[in-house]
Amino acid sequence: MKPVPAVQPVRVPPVKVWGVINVTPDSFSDGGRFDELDAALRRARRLIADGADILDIGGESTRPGAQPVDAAQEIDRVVPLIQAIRAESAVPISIDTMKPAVARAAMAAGATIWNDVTALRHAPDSLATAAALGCEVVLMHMQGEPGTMQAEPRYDDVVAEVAAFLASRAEAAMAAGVARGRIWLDPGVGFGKHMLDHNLPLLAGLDRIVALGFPVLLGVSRKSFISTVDGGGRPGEQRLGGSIAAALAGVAAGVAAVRVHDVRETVQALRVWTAIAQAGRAG
Ligand code: HH2
Repeated sequence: MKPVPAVQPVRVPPVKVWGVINVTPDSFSDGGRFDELDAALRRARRLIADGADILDIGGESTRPGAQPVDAAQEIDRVVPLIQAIRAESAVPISIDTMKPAVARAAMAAGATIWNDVTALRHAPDSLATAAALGCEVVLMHMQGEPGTMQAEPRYDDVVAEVAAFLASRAEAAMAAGVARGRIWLDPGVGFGKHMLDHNLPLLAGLDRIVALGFPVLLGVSRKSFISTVDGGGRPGEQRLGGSIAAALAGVAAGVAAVRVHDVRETVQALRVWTAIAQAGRAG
């Protein structure tokens, strides 16, 4: 019998892990703001230690019913954190915003990636701003607007429609001057998609999004469809198993990165997944 080859420890998972940091404080008193910054900085340090490749920082919630935030407030939330992280780490930072002014301020503070859930459609100058900044951009699919997107989403063929939208936004970005190599695509799980009728077929058809030829970022971590599949009623912190299962389904389809809240557990899952894949190739 052939000896079983030893599995080498996998140091760098081929799939990048984006760790989520939301800075969306309820309190705007000075004390509240300082506490928020301090807590967010501690979270950033932990995510880096846990193996995050990129930190994705957001100052405005996109959940239906969330309070809209103006650009100045959003800048006030995210820029001090980006500066504080930059002062002690070279980890790449992504800014999760739909506002060009926030993206500009974040890049000036040291971010290098603009993660835009509106795929650079929110403002008339979004495309030109991304091109001028020369940053990487994440173009995400969403049907409708954040506040109302879950009201009545409709698709004939969700995978084909998401793929066509992403291809057209990538074209628009390149026409505006964004370099092809700086574009990421994201199917936007949970954004204007029915819990099971749209999110599950979209995840099952991710290989068709990957086939567009751009790196794909997948955000499934703690999303509501996981609780629905699991019988309902599970709060975000109780969706880790489903989050990892969905992330690995994405990895099997060829996504380049996953956006997650639970970095340590996801990195471990990816290492085991990769080690098994490598052992299979070695055998
Ligand atoms: N999901 C959320 C926010 N930003 N960006 C990308 N590219 N892809 C996603 O799937 C995505 C995203 C929503 O998740 P969460 O951070 O949990 O919620 P909130 O919007 O309240 O910050």
